[in-house]
Amino acid sequence: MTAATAAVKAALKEQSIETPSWAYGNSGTRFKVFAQPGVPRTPREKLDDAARVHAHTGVAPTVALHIPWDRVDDYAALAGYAEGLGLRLGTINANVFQDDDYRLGSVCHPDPAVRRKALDHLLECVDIMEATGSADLKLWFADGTNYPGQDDVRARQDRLAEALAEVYGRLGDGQRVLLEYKLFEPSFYTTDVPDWGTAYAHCLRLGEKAQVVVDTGHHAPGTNIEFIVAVLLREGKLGGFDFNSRFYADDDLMAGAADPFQLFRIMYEVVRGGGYGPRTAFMLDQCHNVEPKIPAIIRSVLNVQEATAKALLVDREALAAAQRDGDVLAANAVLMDAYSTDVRPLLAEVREETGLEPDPVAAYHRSGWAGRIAAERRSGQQAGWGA
Ligand code: LRH
Ligand code: MN
Ligand code: MN
Repeated sequence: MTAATAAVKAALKEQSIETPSWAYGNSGTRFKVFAQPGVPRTPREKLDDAARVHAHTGVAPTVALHIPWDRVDDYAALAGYAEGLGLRLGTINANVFQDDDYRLGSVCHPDPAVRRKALDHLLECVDIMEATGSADLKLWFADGTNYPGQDDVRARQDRLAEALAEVYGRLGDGQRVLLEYKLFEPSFYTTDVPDWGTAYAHCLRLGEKAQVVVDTGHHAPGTNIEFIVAVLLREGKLGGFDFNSRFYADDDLMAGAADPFQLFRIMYEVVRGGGYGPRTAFMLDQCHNVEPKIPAIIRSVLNVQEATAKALLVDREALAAAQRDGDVLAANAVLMDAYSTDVRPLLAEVREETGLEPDPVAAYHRSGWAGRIAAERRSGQQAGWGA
């Protein structure tokens, strides 16, 4: 084994990909939610499933919560339960989009009483972080307008800034607020945080503990996401990712399914820009509407892992030399060589060296977990969006 391969393997063993609690529950489109057998009914059962993903992949030790979807009486006890499974609770995702009061927005709403209610929820999420030991609060706002003239676009920015400042003021040492942008949906004319520039501007004003989250499904088609990643990293403002893939809009399909090359290009900029490490939150944010959920999450983790392995394999010296020489084709060939490498044998070795089965999907199917949860989780209400 060369020194370069050993370094790549060591880096891969350090990887940490956070899975979202909501991916284990039922989900669908606005047309239909297809319930699946064995889907968790409680946050604890979601953690049980997440533990299977970590047991087979070895790189998914944390789980993101969404409040109130994962509301419990005792968050410290939930954190203890996670710990017993070899997991930790990760990012706390606030939810200020599923209440009748939020028809015209949450923290940007024209009515101060609604803004206060939304803000109180965000502050409650900071309290939850204390109990769970989570470092990051992720904020995504569905706020926006549908029609020109509906509200004062600038005033809405002021209201947003005010709310963010109050949340920021509550953060403790080692805690961050991660601001997520999204081009459109559910609002169709203006969105209050539509792009990385708006998110960046707010985070810059807030200070060091505020960073931007890049959800890979939240851009206009054709957007060069890796460029955004490079710029944010350069400015010290890349907080993390919500990985998923898309063909059209915010499809929330498995990461790396629609465009594995894009995922590689993103991970290359992460590695190149010094963003490969614990300060960048590598999260999945996806829904498995028609495919079995746990193997789909395992597959997504593997896709991120494969893109990372390829990014780590880029011969950076050869690339820099070709770039210095202005040799466009040679430079491109260096990147494509890494992308074209079949990294599956390397990853199988990494797993075997850490005591895991080489093929996590096959190992999951052999484990009998799917049959067990389908038999055991029969009564009660399955978890899903809004539950
Ligand atoms: C919004 C979003 C955001 C939410 C999640 C459920 O589209 O990406 O991250 O919290 O979906
Ligand atoms: Mn997201
Ligand atoms: Mn989304």
